[in-house]
Amino acid sequence: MAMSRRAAMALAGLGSAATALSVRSGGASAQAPQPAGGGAHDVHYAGPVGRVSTAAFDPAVFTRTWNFSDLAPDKRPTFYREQRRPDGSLLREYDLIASDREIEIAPGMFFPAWTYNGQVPGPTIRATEGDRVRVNFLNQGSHPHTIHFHGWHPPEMDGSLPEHQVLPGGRFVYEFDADPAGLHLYHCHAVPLKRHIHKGLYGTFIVDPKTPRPPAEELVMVMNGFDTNFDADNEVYAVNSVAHHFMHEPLRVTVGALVRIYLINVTEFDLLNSFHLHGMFFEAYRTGTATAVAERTDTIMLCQGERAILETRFRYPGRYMFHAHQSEFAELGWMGLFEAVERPA
Ligand SMILES: [Cu+2]
Repeated sequence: MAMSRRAAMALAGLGSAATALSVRSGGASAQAPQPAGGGAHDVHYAGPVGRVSTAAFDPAVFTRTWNFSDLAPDKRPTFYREQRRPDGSLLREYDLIASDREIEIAPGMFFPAWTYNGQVPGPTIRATEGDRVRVNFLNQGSHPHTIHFHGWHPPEMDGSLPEHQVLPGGRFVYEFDADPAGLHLYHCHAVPLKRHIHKGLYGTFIVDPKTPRPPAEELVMVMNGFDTNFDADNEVYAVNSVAHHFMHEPLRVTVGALVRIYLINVTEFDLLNSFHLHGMFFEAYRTGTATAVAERTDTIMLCQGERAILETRFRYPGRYMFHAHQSEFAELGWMGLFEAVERPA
């Protein structure tokens, strides 16, 4: 039986009180109970009841992790190794493993994901322009997969054609120079593409310029969505996979500090996604490849696969909402808070 995604979310305990009411009042006999006082409008709570466990994946830790920097020093070399080359650049070597795994995207709502290294989004890969990137890929999933990187590389490293598919149990080594500087992504390119990407096989690929960007508080944000009933329409939206996570756990930033957001849109099934920040403006560098400011705005719209580097400074301490400016996406999970705090004296 077909069920609208709003109804599905309301039943799952997500969505606003208003949504739940509208579902009830849509029944054959039900009339939504009127609040005392003749229809006074209660304050609606928009968001899930309960919390998603962060034991397996913590969206906040993800924002500040690249090259497996969240792992203990003795565990990190299992997945990431670096080696200085004669020209001073680095060979950065990664181990990425595709596997099937259920992930929790809203309280009690599990999604049968296909993952890189058990997480969605996959681990963030970060190199400096001119470094060599080597990715040892092992497919432990139940379907053929690949890794298709954005950026300059030879065609045989593209992970997109039928002959590039890595069958379950198979391996492939992707190797290329990190080029150009900017904010890129990687994702599976097996067919059907919309299913392989949507299931969770995507990640962030940052290439820093040789002359580094100014020091900043940096955050990786991947805008994604989840089609939980496989009707080619998303029921849950988020930044970094967990609906409303940053409403409960605001992202801490320092008042006055340069804040840099690496923003990627991988949302499937919707043409566009967007990022809107309350109470302030930011500078947007689309794809991060140019240093000239392209836009000074408070809302940026990205197509699937598009990305932008955003820079700003919080003027005042306190909480600032950020969300998709598609209100529906926001209510279905894609909203959060920054908490700007004064630098300790
Ligand atoms: Cu795939």
